[in-house]
Amino acid sequence: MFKKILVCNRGEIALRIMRTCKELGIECVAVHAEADRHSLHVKYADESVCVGKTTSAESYLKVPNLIAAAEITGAEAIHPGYGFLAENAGFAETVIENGFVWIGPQPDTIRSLGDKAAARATAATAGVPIVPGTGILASVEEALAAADEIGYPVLLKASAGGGGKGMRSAANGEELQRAFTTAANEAKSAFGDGRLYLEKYLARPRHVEIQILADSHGNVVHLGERDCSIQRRHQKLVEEAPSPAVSPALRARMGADAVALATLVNYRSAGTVEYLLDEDGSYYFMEMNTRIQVEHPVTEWLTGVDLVREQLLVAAGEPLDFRQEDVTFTGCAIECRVNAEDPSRGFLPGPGKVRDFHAPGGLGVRVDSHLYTGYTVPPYYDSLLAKIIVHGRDRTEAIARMVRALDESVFEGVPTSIPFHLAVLTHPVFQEGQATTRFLEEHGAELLEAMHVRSQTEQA
Ligand code: MV4
Repeated sequence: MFKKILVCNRGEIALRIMRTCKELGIECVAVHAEADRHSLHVKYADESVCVGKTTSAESYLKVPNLIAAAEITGAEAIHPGYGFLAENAGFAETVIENGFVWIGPQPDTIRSLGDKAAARATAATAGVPIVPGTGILASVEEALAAADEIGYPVLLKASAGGGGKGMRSAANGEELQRAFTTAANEAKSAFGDGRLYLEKYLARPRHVEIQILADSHGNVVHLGERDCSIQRRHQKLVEEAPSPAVSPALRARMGADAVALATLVNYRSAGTVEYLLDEDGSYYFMEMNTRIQVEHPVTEWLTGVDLVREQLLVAAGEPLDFRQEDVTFTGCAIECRVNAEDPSRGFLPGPGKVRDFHAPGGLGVRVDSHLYTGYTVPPYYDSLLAKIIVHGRDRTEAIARMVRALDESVFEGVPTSIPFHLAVLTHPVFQEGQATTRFLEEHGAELLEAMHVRSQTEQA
């Protein structure tokens, strides 16, 4: 096992990685921007290196500075966390060329799955269902012909995109004609790659993703699904496991397909296969994420597997020490991402000083957060304040526990998304397990009203 690693990230995920390192006797080096000098991940680490000024571009994304930090501290391996350079194949390559171990999949794997049209073709080769659609479109005429074949509505997607960037739907040929140009231009300017493909547009899918783990000895297992249907502008807000829409038989099929895809691409490390789950129970490959994800704790709680520990072990060349039949799922877990945003003002970010912080606790509550009383949330990075994760014997207990945990949380001085979370958790559609990716569009007004009523009641 490694003696010392460099953690190329900040906030709660840097802490999360270092916690497992501490348990494994691995020393940790933190990197930080000048703006993060007083951050908890810097205090928690054994050593730290300042890698630049304030913005991400001049600090957490500065590859030469990160490599230099690993060199001067004698770190053997680099963990990228999520975001920043986590899915940057070029960075992974540079890490390896400089003699360090990359805690993640091989650069070629990251690159091939990063091309969404190629990933779709790979999924099909692995026997994973894909949405009816096309490969890269050479012209708008080709798009129109394909849409006539598939039937409207259709969705244009940027092959270099993912996570919803550069998507355009079209209900007819006229709309498709216009969408093709705007989507291509948007993709070209955002990713330097205007290539598009097209899919049948599913009306009300759920977002269900399968966690996988793979080692360098050909072992691949899945750890079940997470339902991440509650999103706003492609930012997940609530995640849960198991999905209310997934039966044991469906889980086994989705899991086996995720394993087949990971096996085909010779995957190593933790990864996530994202699916769209249609109302009729059909599921389709969407994309594969080659990083540890924000919502990984819900899977950890159901399975008892420390996903960061497994990432470290397989990166060090160890074989997985359990098999698919050893993986069991206990109870129900829910995560709420508490952001420094005001949901009653269109989720307007509100960085600033946290005058008082009190994390919820008690049975079945986990809080992953880098906050402390007196900490100032900088405006330069994402607005995640804390992940509150609860576990219950069943979904009803988990929901009640989350409401209780949110109610006892204190984040004085900054706005939070907690009123929104409470409105979601108490909404009948969510409680019945019926929420799809359209939940906010369909019920946003009711959620705003519920938030308003609750704030009035609290003031009275
Ligand atoms: C879709 C879709 C409907 N039909 N593809 C959004 C993120 C990107 N990974 C793909 N996305 C979608 N692809 C087809 N053929 C609907 C979405 C989508 C979505 C997916 C997951 C979670 C939230 C979403 C919100 C809007 C649209």
